[in-house]
Formats: sequence, C-alpha cells, structure tokens
Amino acid sequence: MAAIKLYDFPSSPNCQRVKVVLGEKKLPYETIPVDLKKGEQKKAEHLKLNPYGKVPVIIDGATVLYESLVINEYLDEKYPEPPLMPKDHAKRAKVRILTDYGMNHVDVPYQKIRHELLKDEKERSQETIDKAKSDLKNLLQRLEREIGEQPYLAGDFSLADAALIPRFIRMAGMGVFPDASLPRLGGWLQRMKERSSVKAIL
Ligand SMILES: N[C@@H](CCC(=O)N[C@@H](CS)C(=O)NCC(=O)O)C(=O)O
Repeated sequence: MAAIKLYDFPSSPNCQRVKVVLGEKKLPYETIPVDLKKGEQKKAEHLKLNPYGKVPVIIDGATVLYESLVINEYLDEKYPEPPLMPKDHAKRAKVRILTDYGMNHVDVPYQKIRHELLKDEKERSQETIDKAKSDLKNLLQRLEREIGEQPYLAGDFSLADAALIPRFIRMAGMGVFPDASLPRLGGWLQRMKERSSVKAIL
C-alpha cells in the first residue's frame, strides 16, 4: 500500500488534527511541506489539489481530499481500526456537535486572543485579552459539563478529541489552561498529551 501523502505546514493546527488521526490509526504517511509563509499554497499546482489554497491536503491513491474534518471522517471510514466514531447513530451525532462547538462556537474569543497576541507586546490590549479569556472560559463550561466523568469528550477517544486537541494546546499556551473552573477539561488535556499520536504534534 502506497503511503498517504499529507501536504503539510508543521505548525498548522488543521494539519495537526489530521496527523493525530493518522497516528491513532498507525497509518504510514509522507509529508510534503507547503511553505505558507512563501505563499506556496496559492500556487496553481497546489490550487489543483485544494481550490481553497490551504493545507492540509491528503492524497490516498487516486483520492485527493482537503478540509481537515472531512479528511478525518474519510480516514476513519476507509481505515476503520481503531474506530474513532461510536457505532450508535445518536452518539455519532454527538461527536459532530461537540466538534462543531469546539471549532465554531468558541471561535470569536479564541481568535480575539490570537489576534492580540500576534501584535507587538506594546500594542497589545491586556483588557481585550482578559475579556476574551473570560468569555472563552465561560463558553468552555459547556464542554466541561459534557465531558463530565468520561475520559474523553464523547466517552471513548473519538474524532472530536482529535479535532479539538490542536486548539486546546494553543489555549494552554495562551494561559487559558490550567484553570480552576475547568478541572475536567484540564485533566482531559493532560490525558491527551500522553497519547503518542498527540506527543507527535507537540
Ligand atoms: N477549514 C480548513 C482550514 C484550513 C486552513 O485554514 N489552513 C491554514 C493553515 S492552519 C492555511 O492553509 N492557511 C493559509 C492560507 O489561508 O493562505 C480545514 O479544516 O482544513
């Protein structure tokens, strides 16, 4: 079996979530670097693979795919061992709801913090950062409740955990974790960091 090709930029969270799934499934893959800083993702050659001009892209035999969440669902369906989605339909839907929540519903404060931290230190507004962090922590309470006493977001390790871990690693870097109001998510983050698929992206 030819190795899957992954068009990659190492610090890209969108590429990292695909690498977590490749790692969980122990699928061999070859990375093809795309230098986002040089704009290689907008070159005609890359646009033929991904019309959005972004990474990740995977090539698996004759199949070319982009969009990290779609890639991960494809990998789970094509390479079912170990399964990263529950069998039960309602639980599968729940994995998608948690993924959507962690990707989209917490995005505004998350991006606000990122945006501020990208500025020169003297141009940053600490007030904006503090407010966005507080909003983000409030939104994360939903996931804190969802995980409850379970080891992973939807029970067993699933595509929801793979989808959200790159973002949570960044949140920890922003000082959102550890936080006394989010002890279960803090525990989850630690458990995730112990998985070899996640260690590979740290
Ligand atoms: N929704 C896409 C987002 C992909 C994305 O935004 N990738 C970033 C890297 S993390 C990228 O290629 N940015 C370069 C650009 O937009 O020009 C996915 O999940 O794959």
